[in-house]
Amino acid sequence: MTTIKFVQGDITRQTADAIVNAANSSLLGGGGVDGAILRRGGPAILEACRKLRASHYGKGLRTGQAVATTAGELDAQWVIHTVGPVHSREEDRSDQLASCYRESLRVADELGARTVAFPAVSAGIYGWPMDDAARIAVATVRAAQTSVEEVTFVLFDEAAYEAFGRQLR
Ligand code: AR6
Repeated sequence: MTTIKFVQGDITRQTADAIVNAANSSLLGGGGVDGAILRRGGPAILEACRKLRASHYGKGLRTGQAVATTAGELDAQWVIHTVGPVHSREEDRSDQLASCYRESLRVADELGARTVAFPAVSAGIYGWPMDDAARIAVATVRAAQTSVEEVTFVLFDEAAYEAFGRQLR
């Protein structure tokens, strides 16, 4: 059984075995939580991402996939980078968003991570409506077959915290 928690705060201040990053397929950084993780984690994370890019992901990491690096100076062992889908009104990309959570937990299992912190993947720059992002995140983690003991959703603002609260209370 995986315990699911949710807190309001900055994920770069969270303690966990693995911290999930809402990255983009370049793996070379960006704004939002990605920028914050790369800044606070220091240069080792971006360096590891560059190496992964060169060795395995020349065309980039695909949407819905996940890959781990060092967590640098963050209070974690690993950062798991996942690429959320850009929200679309024309096309239902929910499966890709669910895949981000499933694949991140699969990578966490491979690493032996027992505690994992997630942001609200795709719910910022990628435009996913927060209530729907929260619904998919919570349903997917609840249904996941994983050895991870504790998942914490770290929500940046009150609206996100409330949206996850509606799914979890
Ligand atoms: N801690 C926790 N959550 C945060 C933090 C933080 N420090 N900073 C932002 N959030 P976003 P996306 C929240 O835009 O939508 C980047 O440029 C934010 O309020 O970070 O998946 C990447 O490189 C929102 O609720 O990720 C990609 O190009 C949630 O995290 C693109 O943005 C996700 O917002 C990915 O967009």
